[in-house]
Amino acid sequence: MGGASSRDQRAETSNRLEDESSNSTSFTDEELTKLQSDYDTGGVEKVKTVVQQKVTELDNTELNVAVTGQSGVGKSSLINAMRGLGLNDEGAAEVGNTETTKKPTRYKHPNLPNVCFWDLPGIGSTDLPANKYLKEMKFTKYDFFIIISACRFTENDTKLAKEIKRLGKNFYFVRSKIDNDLDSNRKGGRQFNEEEELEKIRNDCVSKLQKAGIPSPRAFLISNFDLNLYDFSLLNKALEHDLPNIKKSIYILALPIISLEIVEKKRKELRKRVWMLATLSGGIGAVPVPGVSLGCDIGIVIGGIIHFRQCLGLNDSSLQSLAKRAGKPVEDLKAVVTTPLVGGEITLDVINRLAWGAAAATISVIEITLDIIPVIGSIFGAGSSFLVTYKLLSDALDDLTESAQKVVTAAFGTENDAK
Ligand SMILES: Nc1nc2c(ncn2[C@@H]2O[C@H](COP(=O)(O)OP(=O)(O)OP(=O)(O)O)[C@@H](O)[C@H]2O)c(=O)[nH]1
Ligand SMILES: [Mg+2]
Repeated sequence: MGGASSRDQRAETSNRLEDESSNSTSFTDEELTKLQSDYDTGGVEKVKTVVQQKVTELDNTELNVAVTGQSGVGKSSLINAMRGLGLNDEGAAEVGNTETTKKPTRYKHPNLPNVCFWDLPGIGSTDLPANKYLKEMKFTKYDFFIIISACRFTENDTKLAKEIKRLGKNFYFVRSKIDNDLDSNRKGGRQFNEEEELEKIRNDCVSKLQKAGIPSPRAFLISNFDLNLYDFSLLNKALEHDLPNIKKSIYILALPIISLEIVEKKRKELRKRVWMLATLSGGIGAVPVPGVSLGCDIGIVIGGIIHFRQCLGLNDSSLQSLAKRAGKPVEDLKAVVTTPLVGGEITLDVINRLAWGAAAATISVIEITLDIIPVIGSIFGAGSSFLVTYKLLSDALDDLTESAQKVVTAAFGTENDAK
């Protein structure tokens, strides 16, 4: 773990400044204005109530993703890959299973229990028309649909897409097994340009979907064996654009840790929680942290750190799954972790190792946030526990992010960095 001075340097990099000014909070502008007036009329306690509601909303909102497509196209494989699971991991969907169930099957995210992937039998295997199929599959509960095909999108797929749209939901066409397409090109000994070949497959999917009457279709090319390649990152961008605020945050936090790009998205998302938890800390029930002369609510700090660790895939089972998917011994990944916040319980002792930096916290970290969220200035003025919690959680998030970056690099090498 870096010392307090290296952390402070990190905290003050222009990178951070740029970042904070471009990212907002989990609140809309209107909600922030309301928060300010809540403070003016009801003080910190009123603000705390609103912030607590937001944190509860973030923790309890469900995200339900429906994955459908004909038998054998890779539904189970995609559901596993999106949850960061390998074939033999606990909770993994069975792959290559020829027995098709006629009912939606639920697969929970290993670290975020409110995120569920639903494996829906392909419409063709049910003999139902699109509208009846969706009713049967309880379409209202899904936030969006992924329709997978391993070669051509069928008439059933396009009918389904139109019906999904008519019912006011979004769908995304995924063309899986792209690695197979490229391999067969290679095997033929033909000289080919990979990018051009991919563009050809993309255009082919799009023109067929257009012909079938889907307005402005997009097709995302994916290999379930390696989501870092091809269009998984574009699919995420499309989803982040389309999903409403809270669901978008949850989607990002549920992404598998496979690239530095994803680690960075998660860091930005988790930073939004730091000031909220700091606001909730302090006041009645604040427990002084030994070694720190200021009080803060240690339960909030520990809970926050555990949440960061889970979302960044640094808990033990996530590291095991990642190692298996990357084909590396888990010890190799654990060896690059530099923070005591990984690999054991988060105790007072562990917090204390972070805490001496927090005691000496300078105003500078807070000033950065003040520009973005004016109400924070008032809360900060109201008590030092805000400052201690803010600094402890900021430092913890920096340390955990740094370790997650190292773990991803150790797992997949640096070739993914540019993606
Ligand atoms: N090359 C390659 N093979 C894949 C990919 N995705 C899945 N497969 C393979 O395709 C086969 C079927 O994958 P599944 O994930 O079980 O497909 P499914 O759609 O769940 O199949 P059903 O449950 O029978 O409907 C398995 O042998 C997978 O290993 C991929 O992206 N590339
Ligand atoms: Mg399956």
